[in-house]
Amino acid sequence: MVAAEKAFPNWRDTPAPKRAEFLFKIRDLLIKNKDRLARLEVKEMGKVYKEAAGDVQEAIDIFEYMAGEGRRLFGRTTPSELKNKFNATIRIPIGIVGLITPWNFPIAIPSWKIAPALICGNAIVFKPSSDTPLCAVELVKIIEKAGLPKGVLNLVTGSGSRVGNPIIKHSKINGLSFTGSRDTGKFIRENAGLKKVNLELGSKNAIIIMEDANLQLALDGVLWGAFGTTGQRCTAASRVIIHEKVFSKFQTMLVNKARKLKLGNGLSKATDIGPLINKAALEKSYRYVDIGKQEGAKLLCGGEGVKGKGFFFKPTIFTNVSPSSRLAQEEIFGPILALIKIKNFEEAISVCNEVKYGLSSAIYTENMQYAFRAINQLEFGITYINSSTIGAEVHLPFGGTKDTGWGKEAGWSLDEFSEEKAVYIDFSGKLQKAQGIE
Ligand code: UN1
Repeated sequence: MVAAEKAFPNWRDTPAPKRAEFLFKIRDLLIKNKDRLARLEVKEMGKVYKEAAGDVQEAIDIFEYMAGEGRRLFGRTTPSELKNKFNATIRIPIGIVGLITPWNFPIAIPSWKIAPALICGNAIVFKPSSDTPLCAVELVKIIEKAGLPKGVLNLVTGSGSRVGNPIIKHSKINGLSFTGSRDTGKFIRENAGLKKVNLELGSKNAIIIMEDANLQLALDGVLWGAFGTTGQRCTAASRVIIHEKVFSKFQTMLVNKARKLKLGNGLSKATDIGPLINKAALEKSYRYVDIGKQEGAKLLCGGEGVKGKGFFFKPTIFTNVSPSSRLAQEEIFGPILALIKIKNFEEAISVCNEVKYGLSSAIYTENMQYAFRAINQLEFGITYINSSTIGAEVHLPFGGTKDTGWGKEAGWSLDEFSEEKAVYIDFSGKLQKAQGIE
């Protein structure tokens, strides 16, 4: 804290294009270290190498994008209601911001927050997940190597209760950006006082497959969305809402493929799916299999771990899932998929929307009317047409509706990390009163 406080004024006063030079350097160093970081990530949290490399790429992209903001960071001008008066806005930093990040994208998500926080001129206290401290240390080392002035970025590792709590409650921290569980998000809102808070919480994402969909395309999208990153993305698809005319055909295609996915070491090219992050996650997956069975859903494949082999859990598919059941309502964060049958487009949309979350959604259809109606009617921060629910690009808004949280991450997060301040310049040489006062 003391280091951040000391460093802030100087960083704030550094012109944004100069701040950007550090971001460009960080980008270059990330490119140089991409393979090393991706390997570390596989070892530390288990995702497969090509996805880990994708994670590092997202970090490269956001540093590049935000470095470009150094020469934009636009304010606005607008006419005054009075003569000889000039009105404009500029962006000023919030001050010291606390960044609390998860383990599932241990390089990308911290970067989504650090890059915009830096370009806006904030000082940072960064607490990564206690499941992935090594990735955080390596990322911060790279940022240090780029020459960022001391104290501008401060890494604090440790648990939520010992490190997260004091950050959330600290009176000198003016802004918080958190990605993680809904419960922690709620805790933050209740304990952060009047800080500016950006929350990216859970979701219960769905892929809709209409009767006219290209089923082969949809199959690839469902496998990728449901089982990529072992289902541990907040954008992961955990419901597939399928038109009754193609339901049984698609179900057979899906189960055949899911059974063939290979679990294993993420550094091996043959591996499709790595392990879950930890024991608690494994137990949670088992728990939801029990819940699904108790609720009367039918288990088609998976439903168990791999004996004697760490935290692996087989790709799991339930059918005959009721849209209101816990299996179809609650975020699991594991490779467990619920298939739901619907009769028409209207039902598809209402089933898709009837969850408390709203991050990512997708529809497979060749019908332009379905596609455009879905774009308007799906209550999610992201909608994909004929593509899966995962794989956002950093320069689009990332964030959701309802309990998914508040604000936007990545490329659209300048508003989260700055205040747009109003500036009035009166050059009339006399006291002029706005609001019609003579
Ligand atoms: C997350 O899982 O918390 O678009 C966010 C995607 C990823 C999501 C990361 N970039 O699927």
